[in-house]
Amino acid sequence: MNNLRELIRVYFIMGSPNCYKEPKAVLKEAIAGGITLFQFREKGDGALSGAEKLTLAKELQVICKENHIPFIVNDDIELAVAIGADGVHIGQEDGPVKTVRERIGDMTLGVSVHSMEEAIIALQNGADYFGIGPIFPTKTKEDAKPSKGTSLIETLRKNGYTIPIVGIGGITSENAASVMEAGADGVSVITAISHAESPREAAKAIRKNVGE
Ligand code: TZP
Ligand code: MG
Repeated sequence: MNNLRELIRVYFIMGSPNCYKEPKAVLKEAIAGGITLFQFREKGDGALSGAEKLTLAKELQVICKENHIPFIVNDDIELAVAIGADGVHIGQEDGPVKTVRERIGDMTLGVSVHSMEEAIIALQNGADYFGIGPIFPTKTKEDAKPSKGTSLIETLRKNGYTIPIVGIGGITSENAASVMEAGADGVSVITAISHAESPREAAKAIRKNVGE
């Protein structure tokens, strides 16, 4: 993906369990508010699977395509390849980065990293960007590690790593600027947008606070 650093600036993540309203409506509103990239993450209580998951993925992908918003799939490499997504995002438990890179060719690959060691391995094996968090406490991910602030982002930048980075976990329009100041290129949010009364206004406020 060209200009990945700019595209991850307002990185919205969502699946049906994260929505009070209809997922398609939430995504359309978020796009209208100025998100720059979308990740489909169908996980947690009541998550869809099989054909239903595939259908929702395709519907959300169409909305992204119409609006020139990159569409990334969380974890499900098979799904990402089947529908021709723009990229895949994986965690440390989703198998070796090298294997995933081999399967997806030149699609964008994001990897969640929690330490310098994980970061170096991910980089050496073909990660295009890092997701780092939880920065702040979050209730959205049940198995989330304790929040650690922005220290790893700062350490990577101090050591000269220039790979694009998004912060994640408990990020809102109020604290988003602090994540950028630490050296991130963007912020990933779920509930700050998906649970907002107006996802459009929430996305707009985040976009404003990370610098347009
Ligand atoms: N990974 C680390 S924290 C998190 C994920 C998927 C959840 C972020 O959700 P929220 O609602 O933006 O805190
Ligand atoms: Mg994962």
